[in-house]
Amino acid sequence: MNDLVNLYAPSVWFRLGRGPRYEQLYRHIAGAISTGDLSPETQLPPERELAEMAEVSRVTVRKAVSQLVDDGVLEQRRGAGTFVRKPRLKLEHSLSTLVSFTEYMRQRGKNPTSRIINRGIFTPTPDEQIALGLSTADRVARIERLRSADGVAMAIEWSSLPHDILPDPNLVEMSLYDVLRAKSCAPSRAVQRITAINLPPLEAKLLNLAEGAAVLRIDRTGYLPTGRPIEFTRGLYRSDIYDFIADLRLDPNT
Ligand code: 16G
Repeated sequence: MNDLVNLYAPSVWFRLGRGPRYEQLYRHIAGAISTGDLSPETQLPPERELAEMAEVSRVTVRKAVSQLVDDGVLEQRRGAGTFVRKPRLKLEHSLSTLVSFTEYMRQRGKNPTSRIINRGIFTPTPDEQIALGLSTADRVARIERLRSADGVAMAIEWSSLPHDILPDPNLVEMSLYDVLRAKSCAPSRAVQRITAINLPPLEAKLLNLAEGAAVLRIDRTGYLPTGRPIEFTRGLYRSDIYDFIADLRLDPNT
């Protein structure tokens, strides 16, 4: 109990002139979590007790705690209280192998799921025309999906394929590449362009992240062995979970 009082005592976390109380308390708790003083699964004292120990109002405690919940470092469990979340392990995604989301997650012992947000047959946009070598006279199958692993939203993907390659986007249940493989037209090579962007509001909601949070945007164009481009996927991937690893080798000719 003494430890708890010490951790939250105002003399430990409050300095005049260093900003509002809730902000200082927020920074203090965030710091204690990052140094391990508050370890994963530790339960925070109830709001009223915490307010007493920290000598602040319950509103101040609530503001600091709700910000830490939004940051994903604290978790409120209904009827049980507020706990320090287990840190998420980063997933390392190799840039040199061509795997699907479903395979990648399964390889890591995770259970992938896919929620369709939109799909249909459309006239290709200028970006799709360039990536897939199509004209406005052609049609594309488009699928927008929210991809999760173990119930956690990981990515949003917008995939476009020429209509003759995917005549019916409704066939895609879980894995797009499984559907393509069944028709022997899965990509055998892909080119990816990676950019860092800040999440727009709608996508932030889908990924359960704060608006403006940094994510990785990856545009993948996938090719058949003949060289024909058959997949153009734009994906937004959580940068706090994904690490893209590139395996670089010395060019033997230099
Ligand atoms: C990966 C690919 C994406 C592809 C999807 C197919 C990256 C950056 N992107 O997420 O282009 O459409 O896998 O996954 O790796 P699926 O077969 O599970 O639908």
